[in-house]
Amino acid sequence: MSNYIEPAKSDPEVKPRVLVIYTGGTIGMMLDKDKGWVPAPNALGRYIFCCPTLHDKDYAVAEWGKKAKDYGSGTPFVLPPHQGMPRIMYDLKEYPELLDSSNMTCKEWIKIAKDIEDSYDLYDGFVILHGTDTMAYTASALSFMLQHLKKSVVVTGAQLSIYEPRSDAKNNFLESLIMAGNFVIPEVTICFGRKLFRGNRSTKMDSDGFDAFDTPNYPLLASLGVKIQRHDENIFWPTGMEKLQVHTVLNENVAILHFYPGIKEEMVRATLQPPLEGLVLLTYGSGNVPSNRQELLDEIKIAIDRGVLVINCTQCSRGTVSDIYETGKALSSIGVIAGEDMTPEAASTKLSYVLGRDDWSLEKKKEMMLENLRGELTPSDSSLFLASSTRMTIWKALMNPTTLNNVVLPAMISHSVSFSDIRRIEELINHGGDISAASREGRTALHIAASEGNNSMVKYLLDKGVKVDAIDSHNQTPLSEAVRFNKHEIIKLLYSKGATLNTEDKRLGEKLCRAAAQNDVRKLQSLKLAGVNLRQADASGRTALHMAALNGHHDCTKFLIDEGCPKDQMDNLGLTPKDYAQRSNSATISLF
Ligand code: ASN
Repeated sequence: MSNYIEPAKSDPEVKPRVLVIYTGGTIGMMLDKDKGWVPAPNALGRYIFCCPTLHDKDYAVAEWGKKAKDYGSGTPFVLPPHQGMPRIMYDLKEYPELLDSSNMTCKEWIKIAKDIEDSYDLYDGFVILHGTDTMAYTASALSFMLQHLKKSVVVTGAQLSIYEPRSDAKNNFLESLIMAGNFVIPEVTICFGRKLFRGNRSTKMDSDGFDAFDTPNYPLLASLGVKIQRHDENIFWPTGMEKLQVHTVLNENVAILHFYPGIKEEMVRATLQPPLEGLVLLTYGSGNVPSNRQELLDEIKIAIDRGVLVINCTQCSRGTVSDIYETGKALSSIGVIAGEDMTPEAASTKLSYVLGRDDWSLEKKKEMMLENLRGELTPSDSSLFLASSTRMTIWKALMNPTTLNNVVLPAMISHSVSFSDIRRIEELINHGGDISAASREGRTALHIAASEGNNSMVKYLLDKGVKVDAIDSHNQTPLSEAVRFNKHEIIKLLYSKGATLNTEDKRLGEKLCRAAAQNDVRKLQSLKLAGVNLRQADASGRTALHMAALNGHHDCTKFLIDEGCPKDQMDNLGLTPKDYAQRSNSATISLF
């Protein structure tokens, strides 16, 4: 099911800003009579400036004055109005060395990722202009490198240069700007031929058609017809509030080995030699290799034992691997990891990313290869996977300010308090989380920390200036929680900051009497530390000392007498604690 989605920002006064990073590719190439098609530096910006469908010069002059009449004045490009959506303003960052994408390596992926990180807060979305040949690799790599992405990163290019009359460039570029500026799609995508694809599911299918890309194992994220339809249910919505984290360490010791009938043992052995650390095996059909070629399996096993991660992906462009055949089981039984329905582009770049995570053990790296990190694979046990529609619901809730402030942030803060995760709490506060916010039951972070006896967290919250006297729906304050669980250090801390129990005196008298009747000296100490007067009587005029004496509790009676509780305070019947001790005929009389 797909539905038309309103532009991300419906206020036409708010102009989304997009950063266009131009890395090279046919999109900006010119024909050199000796070399063939090569990237042409310092030409694209000038071309855009003079192209009315890509830059509205009149609007720019009205907005920024005369200087916007000339190219290179530093004013941004601005798209003409389109279908009632807010106009997009964009800047072009051309790389000093424009590349045919066949010349690109991990180095360029890292540069792009760093540039996105550096300007992440300044722009609403990003467009990467790129050659088509290795576009699917770059989009896949970026998807892993940009963790917790919350903005659209759209990679595009063209099959014919923008300077050619029949080119697809203008359209791909224009639509990518619209997708990046007017829509929130928090993924690395490829926009090509009026379709928006998930980057790490895409592959170049056609070397000369304008419909060059597809995601054979995954539906479209958006269709760009007369109306733009964003397919929400297909988007990999984030479920957390974490800030963008950019991973720029990639392991280059990765290779792809395409099996073919009769492949020589020597070829396989040569590929598997150090420095190889990760290998994508492209196997037949649903992940099969010849099970009657033990020598090949032995070579692979030797590499796995050396610590090489070997991933099984199918040579078919559609479908997944499984071990239903003897020929497939041969691989899983020696420790080859199922690549599920990943493309070779996704599997190889994921390997680079996972192997680059020095904070992960080898075991964790293996686990992560099976995990769906950025929507790149369909786990074989999909029931463990949070459905995209669930992610979408959560994402929408996160984006609703009322739910965010009243439900999500307080819940996340409480959760982080329980796990003493101060870094996360700081992050939530930076995102507008109110550290004194209460749950629907009125419980605050301080209630939780106090009841759990988490001294350092209580200290931290108090230092942050948290509200000390919040009352929950059971009439409990953080101090009464600390008393309930006899957390003496916390009681002292809270009391010193002016926290109260919010309990009327007679009720306090009842609490004291109950504690004394149960010989609960620790509770009496808690109440005392919380500022309660141990002489406080209940509604019948009896004090804790009356109850301790009546029940013959030696320790409790002694504690109360040592605390200076009067032995002769009369209850409503005119009886003193000493009278109670005498009448109960207990040994406590010796204390009076
Ligand atoms: N060779 C070009 C590149 O990948 C192909 C293209 O962009 N259409 O840079």
